[in-house]
Amino acid sequence: MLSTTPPEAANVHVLRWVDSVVKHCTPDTVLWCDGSAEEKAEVLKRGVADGTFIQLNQKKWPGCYYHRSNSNDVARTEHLTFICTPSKDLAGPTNNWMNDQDAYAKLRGLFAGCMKGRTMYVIPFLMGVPGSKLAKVGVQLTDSLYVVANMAVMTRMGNLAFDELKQDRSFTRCVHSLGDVNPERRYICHFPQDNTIWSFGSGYGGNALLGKKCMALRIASYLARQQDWMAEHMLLMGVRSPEGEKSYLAAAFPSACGKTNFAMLIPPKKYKDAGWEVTTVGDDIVWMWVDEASGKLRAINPEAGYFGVVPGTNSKSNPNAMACIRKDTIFTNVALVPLEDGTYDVWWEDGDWPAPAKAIDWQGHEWTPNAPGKAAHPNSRFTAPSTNNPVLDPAYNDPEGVRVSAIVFGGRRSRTIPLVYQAFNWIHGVYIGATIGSETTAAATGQQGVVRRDPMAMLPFIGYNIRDYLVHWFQMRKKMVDCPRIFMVNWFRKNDQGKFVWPGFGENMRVLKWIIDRCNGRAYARETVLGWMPRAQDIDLDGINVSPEELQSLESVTPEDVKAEIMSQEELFLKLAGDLPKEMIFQRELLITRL
Ligand code: GTP
Ligand code: SPV
Ligand code: MN
Repeated sequence: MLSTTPPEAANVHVLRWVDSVVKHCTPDTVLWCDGSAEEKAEVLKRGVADGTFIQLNQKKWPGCYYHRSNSNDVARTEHLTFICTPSKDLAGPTNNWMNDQDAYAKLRGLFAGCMKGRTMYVIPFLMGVPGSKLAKVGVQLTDSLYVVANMAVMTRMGNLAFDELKQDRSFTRCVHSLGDVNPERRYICHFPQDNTIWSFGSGYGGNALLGKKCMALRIASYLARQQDWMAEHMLLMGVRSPEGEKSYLAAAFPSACGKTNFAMLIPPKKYKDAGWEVTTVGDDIVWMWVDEASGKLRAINPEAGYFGVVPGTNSKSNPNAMACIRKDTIFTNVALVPLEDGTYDVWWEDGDWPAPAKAIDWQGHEWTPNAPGKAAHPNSRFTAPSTNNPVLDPAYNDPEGVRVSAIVFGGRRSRTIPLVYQAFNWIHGVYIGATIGSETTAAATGQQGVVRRDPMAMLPFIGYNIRDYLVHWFQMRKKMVDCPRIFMVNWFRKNDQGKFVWPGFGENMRVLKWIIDRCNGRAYARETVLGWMPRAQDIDLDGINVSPEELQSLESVTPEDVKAEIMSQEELFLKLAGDLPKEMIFQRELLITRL
């Protein structure tokens, strides 16, 4: 239960730090969260009372609530996100940088007295499986009930974090205030050297749920580099083949490019009948390390829930996600539908239900099907507990993690990039990941649909200099006895009529099968300029509306395409000029010589 007194398990370092932030932010009340089910009910009740949440029709949506964020605050704001270090070189050419002392000074001003008249919640949480060697404790202080309710789903929240921390002082210090939710005064600041995050002026997703992108990627990637492990923007899935062998695959796709959907893939009937089974370990973040005994890469999912894109989620595209959101889910910025009995339903574009005659859109305005705008924001999200997932992998809770057999990179590309190909080796695979291009989406504010380079889908999430990050990736190979195979996929190639050629979603099983078979020495591939590619007959097309010619077109790349791609990578190479790991230069040269 929410308590005005700290639990016994909170150590002196936590108490002292909380005390200092309380003195600075001057909340009227301080409440400690213990992570219990009763507490969650209490938080939601308070949220309904103060307008943060609207309870949904409990018959259709048991335990589910609705939240509408400020309409200026609906996606991560990368231009307001900073890595704060003594020198700019530590943040590198791809991050926004502020001198750490300047940032502290600026934010101290904003945070001073900012919680007057409000309640500060103290949220202890664990990222990672309890008992795992990579599990990390964080404590978030926030004046947002929405954040409390979401952290309860997304992290292992509560006193277990203090039990894990014991007397240690190494926890991530996360300070968050909604402030006045003004983009002019919005800062998401990371101090990797102090294991500290200060976030002001946003209540949305990756800006405010500080365990997620801020801690489990930006701070964690910085720690990982020093401690020889990896923190990546990846899903993690298990694949059981008809022979009964189980493989795990980690995949990095940029924001809103299909991680959640791929992680929850349901094999088409024919594959299910044959004995293929896909299970989810995680859908957004993976922490990986090399197991000393075997020399192989192992991984855990540090999160406890899914913060997933809602529009487009339906029983056909992602039945498992539909199962995940059936209960105990928070819906943010979808459309709200008032029902006759005074309760509320939710609605979104490309879901299961026809458009309601009337709804309230994500901005709080009345909406009808003829209205020009969308009812649900394209980046509207669900927050659902992992344990709702009908295909949750048993290893989700295993502190030893799972062995990674394949790493898959992907992006959203209407042209050029083939459906699937395999890297020649690790170094080549790292080059492929480092040069991912993807058309930008609604997950971050800014221009949409333009190709930008998004190395390892981590461009907005690397907490230090990208040069050192790429070197770290190359170096990891030397620590492994046997390394995962690396692949590139693209579900988003379009034909001349602007339509997706590949059906995607569950049908991605056909590509997944080729990948798994390649990892286990079963599938054929031909050598091409880009890497190892399946021939048309190596991908099963039986039962889908894709002809062998269309598959061939999906896999075709002309030398002109490759040249144009190399030229458009120049933007990244120039940014890194002088700092490029030599492997990057050599790999590019090798690619050019293959033309
Ligand atoms: P983040 O949570 O932002 O990291 O996104 P994500 O990578 O988990 O993406 P997600 O699975 O939520 O998918 C984002 C969008 O891509 C949704 O609108 C999906 O409908 C669409 N999408 C996902 N998989 C496929 C696919 O195989 N084919 C096509 N055409 N669209 C897809
Ligand atoms: C992403 O943008 O990659 C997300 C959503 O997963 S957020 O938590 O807002 O970062
Ligand atoms: Mn993500």
